[in-house]
Amino acid sequence: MKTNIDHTDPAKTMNTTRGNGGETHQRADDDGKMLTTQQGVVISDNQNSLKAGPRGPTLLEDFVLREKINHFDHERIPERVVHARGSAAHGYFELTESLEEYTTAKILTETGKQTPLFTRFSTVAGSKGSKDTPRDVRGFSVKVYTEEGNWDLVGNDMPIFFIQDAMKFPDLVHAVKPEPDRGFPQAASAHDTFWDFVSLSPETMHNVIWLMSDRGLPRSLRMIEGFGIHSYRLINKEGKSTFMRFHWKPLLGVQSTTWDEAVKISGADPDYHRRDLFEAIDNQMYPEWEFGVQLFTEEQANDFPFDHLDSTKLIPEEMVPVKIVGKMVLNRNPDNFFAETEQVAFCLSHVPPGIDFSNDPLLQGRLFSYLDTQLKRLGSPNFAQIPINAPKCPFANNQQDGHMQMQVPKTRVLYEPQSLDPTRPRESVKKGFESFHEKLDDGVKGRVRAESFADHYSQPRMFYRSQTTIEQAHIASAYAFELGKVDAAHVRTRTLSHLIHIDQDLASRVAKALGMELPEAADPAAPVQDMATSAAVRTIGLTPKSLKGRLVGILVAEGSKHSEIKKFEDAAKAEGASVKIVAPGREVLLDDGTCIQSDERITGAPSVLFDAVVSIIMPDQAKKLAKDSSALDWFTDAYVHCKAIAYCGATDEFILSKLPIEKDAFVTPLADLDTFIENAKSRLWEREPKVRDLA
Ligand code: HDD
Repeated sequence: MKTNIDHTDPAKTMNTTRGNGGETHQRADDDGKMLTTQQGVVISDNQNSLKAGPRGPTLLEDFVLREKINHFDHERIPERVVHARGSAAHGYFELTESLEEYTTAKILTETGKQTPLFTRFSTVAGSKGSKDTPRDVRGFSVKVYTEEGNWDLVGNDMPIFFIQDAMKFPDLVHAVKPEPDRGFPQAASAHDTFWDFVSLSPETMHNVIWLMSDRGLPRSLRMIEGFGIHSYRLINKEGKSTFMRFHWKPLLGVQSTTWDEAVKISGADPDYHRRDLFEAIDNQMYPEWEFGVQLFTEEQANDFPFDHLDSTKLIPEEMVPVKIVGKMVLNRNPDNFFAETEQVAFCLSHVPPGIDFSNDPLLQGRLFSYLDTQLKRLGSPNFAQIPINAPKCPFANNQQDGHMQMQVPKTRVLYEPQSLDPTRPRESVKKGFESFHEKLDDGVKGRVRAESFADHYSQPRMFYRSQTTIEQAHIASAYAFELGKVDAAHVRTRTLSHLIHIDQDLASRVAKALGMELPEAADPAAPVQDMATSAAVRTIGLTPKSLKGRLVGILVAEGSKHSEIKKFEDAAKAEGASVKIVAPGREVLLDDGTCIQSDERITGAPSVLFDAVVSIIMPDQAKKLAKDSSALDWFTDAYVHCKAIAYCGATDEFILSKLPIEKDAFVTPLADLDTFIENAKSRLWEREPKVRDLA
């Protein structure tokens, strides 16, 4: 029997043909075409292979089958060696204030113009299929298609890095990735090899304390900051250089989850961040970041109490303020995950004229690594021709051939100098990229580390002392958790010997939680300084008092009051929140006879997925839910994660009263709608010590 799709019905016709040229080529629209092979031969039957008789055997001659399977077999490309798991979106950059005084780069001098860009966020340690919410640094890469060539801003959500010299990068990555003999743990730093490396490399202390802080557990990719980390150079018309560190500041503020929440989210929705970004853009709630720069001269840099060429040092915003000069808006989801998010290739070396590099040894090593890795990952020096990577300005050169060459140069002349073809591209002294004419000291060649890089504790100390009490407790608890997973006692001890320099109290809290004695402090290579604290490095307090970007979950069941549900839904939405209806099933009959579709079943939507929760249920349903662990966890978790809860009488009588939930200021009856809405904008952190034994 032959089963065939009806090709006369366009709704049932699946096609894979591609359009030609420009935007249509990039965003292939296959509607209404016929299914063909790669060579354009129309396929008559896409369900059955070619056989000698109905029961086989299958014939080798079947080129349709062979081509289909062959292409499928080659679908995977090597995942990124780090930052493998990512989520991305299209958007635009707009300059609001010109930096003409500092640079010739048009992207930083022409205000009011929208320049297209593509931004990819990522975790670092986990592989492509790993969860979204491990404790990890987040990558923040932006490819701006400027009219003077692509500018790739490849940063992280933390303003510093683990190491000072690119020479150590493979070691750092091998230490944090799954241990090579056993292949675990996946997407986790809580294991012996990571802490072994860390405790033997005190330069990691600063990034590690950021990782142990709430910054390691972002609530949403829309709520992370981005940092270029290194100092770059801006070069102006006169050839003068000014150092620049760039920043992305999210309009939704910086927000994080608790550790317990992150662990539970990873089970409930491993795609939590990817889904959140996709849904926000799909619902036209476009995430936005301000673009800011810290600008400083060589002379100013000489007065910093640290070396700005050292990537483990941030420049406190109180020392050099962040000047906001532009914005980024993400307003379009990728059409195809592989073609865009996976194939996008960022290289730090992609900068337009007017922007240049500093001598930061980590940056210098990165300038080599990114191009090299794209050649391996994408398999050809022609990766720049892939639509997501191609500049949107004219480009022309004499490079030729190579795997997957998409261009067909029509000339005899692919070399320079030449006198045969006057139409061929020429270099331009006036417009071309020119490196800063830096005067170099006569140095002595050697594998050395600058003395000015030797202080590894002052900035982590500043970071710890800048935190609120609850954030300090989170940091101490995170160290205790991670070191608690380390079996090698000497590694735990050695780590404690460094923490003493950061803060004695931190070290004591971690030691106590681990049941260990405090060891002797490690030998510091340089005196530890007491720097002024900085509010900008906190997490709590950097969130605007708003419901924008937040998600409220409303639990309903059969017979729930429709008018009450609507009241809460409208009030939350009016403040910019999204709302999801959670119920025992996907269809719910309400008190007024309306049957609504819920967004989620309660078993699939634990309260960790929401920022605040509401319960509107009738007594008979409350009695039923009181016997269901997913419903009990719904309330208990919302409570222990310090969230706002609005409850009805039946919820109180049959559920809350049976649980260890205190009626504090954030647990309010339905009648206090306004209080709930205000509470939902933040968390009641004071509740946390009552529900968790923090270090
Ligand atoms: Fe890196 C990817 C960020 C140091 C080598 N890195 C990668 C990505 C981000 C960063 C966000 C993902 C890009 C994407 O979305 O495709 N890396 C950083 C930051 C660093 C840093 C902020 C320090 C300031 N990286 C660093 C060093 C080296 C690399 C020192 C090597 C010497 N990074 C790579 C890489 C990756 C990469 C191997 C893997 C995939 C890729 O490049 O495209 O080349």
